[in-house]
Amino acid sequence: MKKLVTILAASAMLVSLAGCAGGLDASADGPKDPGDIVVGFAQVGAESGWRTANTKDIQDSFKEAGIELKFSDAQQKQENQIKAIRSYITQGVDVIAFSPVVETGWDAVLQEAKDADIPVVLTDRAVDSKDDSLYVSFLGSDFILEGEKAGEWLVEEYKDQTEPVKIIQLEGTTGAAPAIDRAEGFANVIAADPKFEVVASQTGDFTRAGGKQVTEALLKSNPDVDVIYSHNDDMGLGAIEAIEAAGLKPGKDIKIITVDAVKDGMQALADGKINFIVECSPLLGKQLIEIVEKVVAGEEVEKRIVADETTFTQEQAIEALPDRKY
Ligand code: GYE
Repeated sequence: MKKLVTILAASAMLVSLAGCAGGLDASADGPKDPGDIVVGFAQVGAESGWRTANTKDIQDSFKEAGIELKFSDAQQKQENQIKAIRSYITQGVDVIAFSPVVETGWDAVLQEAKDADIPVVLTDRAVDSKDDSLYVSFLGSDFILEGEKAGEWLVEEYKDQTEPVKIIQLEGTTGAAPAIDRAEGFANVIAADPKFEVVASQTGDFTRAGGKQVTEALLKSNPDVDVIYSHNDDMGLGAIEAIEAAGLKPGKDIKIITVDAVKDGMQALADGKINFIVECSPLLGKQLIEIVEKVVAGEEVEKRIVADETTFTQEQAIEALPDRKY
């Protein structure tokens, strides 16, 4: 009996040694099995319906692919994301993926990952690093294009009006790529006609509470506003609450444009409280896994992968809602 235990222990050791060797030099044993890959993902937080759907999609996709996912939620703080990335480096994960809360300030930690030979995939949001060898790929939407689509709807909607169109902009997290780019794309398009006037622009940090609070305050100083352009659905939903509390009709007295097209946003659009939504897909899990598998196998990956997206009017939202997954 004792002998059997010794033999079993010895062979278990051999197996684990073999596992170790495989981890150190994958090429000697051919490609890694999905079960041997470990990915560290540093998420922004849980600030919006979009983010919740994005987290769920990533977690579900990794589970389905049988790839181990270490997941952390930075509660919208860059320092927490940096800590999480450092801990993934220390743990020696195969790939690090993260959605940078703001664009600036990543060079040092990205360099640490590069020095440790751990490839980094930017998911959803960009960094402003000059050295693009600090990450292998950036998978996410074209936020400038999203802002332009919002602006184009507005230009068409008011094409027969000559009087000024007063706009309040609810900005996303200050310094975040989608906040910077959605403002830029929108501004580019509406600049063509001076009747469009952004009378106030403030951050609501991509949250419903933020959108409500900012709208409440801005409605007092701008009671004659025509349009609210919100960088995401959640802040737009907060704005709806503030508009109703002020005794006005969202979608009628004040028109609302948002970005994302999550279920709650689409419901408000179908109910006539939002007028137009530019889609931004949170379903990035499958594409992220494809990138991870290629990177681990030593294959080339595209530096920039852009999600395909559409827009929704109220009629289109009514049609799309029953099949909307998130
Ligand atoms: O639009 C917003 C979220 O980075 C694309 O972040 C994402 C944005 C999304 O909080 O709802």
